[in-house]
Amino acid sequence: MSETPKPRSHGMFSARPTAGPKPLGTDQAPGGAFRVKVLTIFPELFPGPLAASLTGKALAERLWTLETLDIRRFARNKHRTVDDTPAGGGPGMVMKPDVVAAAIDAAQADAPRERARWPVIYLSPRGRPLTQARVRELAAGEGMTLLCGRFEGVDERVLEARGVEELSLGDFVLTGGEIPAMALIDAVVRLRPGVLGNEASTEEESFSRGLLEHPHYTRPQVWEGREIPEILLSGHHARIAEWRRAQAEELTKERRPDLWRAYRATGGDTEQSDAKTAGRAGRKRD
Ligand code: 4HQ
Repeated sequence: MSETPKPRSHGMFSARPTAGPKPLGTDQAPGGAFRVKVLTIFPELFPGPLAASLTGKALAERLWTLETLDIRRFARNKHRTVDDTPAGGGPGMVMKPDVVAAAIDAAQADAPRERARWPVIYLSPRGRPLTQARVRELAAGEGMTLLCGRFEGVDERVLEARGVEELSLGDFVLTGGEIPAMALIDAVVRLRPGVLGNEASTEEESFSRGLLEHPHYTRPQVWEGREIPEILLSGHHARIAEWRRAQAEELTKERRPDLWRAYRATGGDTEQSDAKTAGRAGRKRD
């Protein structure tokens, strides 16, 4: 009953197909793969959608690696209890600090000491909102450990004791942290070298410049009586770029006054939420 819980590797090629107790430092994927560890009571949900399309191909190519640790296996009693009733009363259940801490410690045993290059992240609506700026920082690191909560969440003390960063995907409530974890992994992995076909496409996304994206069109030229805006068929690349910028600005002003204020405050045409690049020459605006 005190066996070392076994992590599961995902992807077509595993360095350790038999997944025995993990020898330290011998499981590095070649050539700087980004390593993701997921702590969850539902490891069977992974890789899930991450096995498809670009992230799936990159996983098969070992551009990134995924290891799930089943939190339940770190429970010490025979029923593998991971939760308990909330102190002070109230509805629901809370994940036990001792069990969650054991899972985090196991995950971090072979991770770099430098937390900035391999943070432990808890997905929660109480977290700081996830931004593309934070996604870029994570993608520049070596890996990340993601804690997926269920029930009412985890005991606050384990978050404090293990220096866990809380990130939120938005102001809504899900049943668990697994779907937010998958979303975060997708956002980070797509920024790793070799994952997207066209490297330029990550830079050209207008959201990276702090604006919502301009509208996109493709053939047919007329669909259900609706035409593609004439400028896009003109071949005037400078005027097309100007039109797209104007569209992006209009849309941002209308839907996201918060982003619009930030864009204007930093002079426009700057990396979103990136103070270092703020203050560059602006351009005409109303
Ligand atoms: N949950 N952004 C509650 C979320 C969430 C979100 C995850 C539900 C954590 C305990 N996570 N569990 N929104 O709603 O990240």
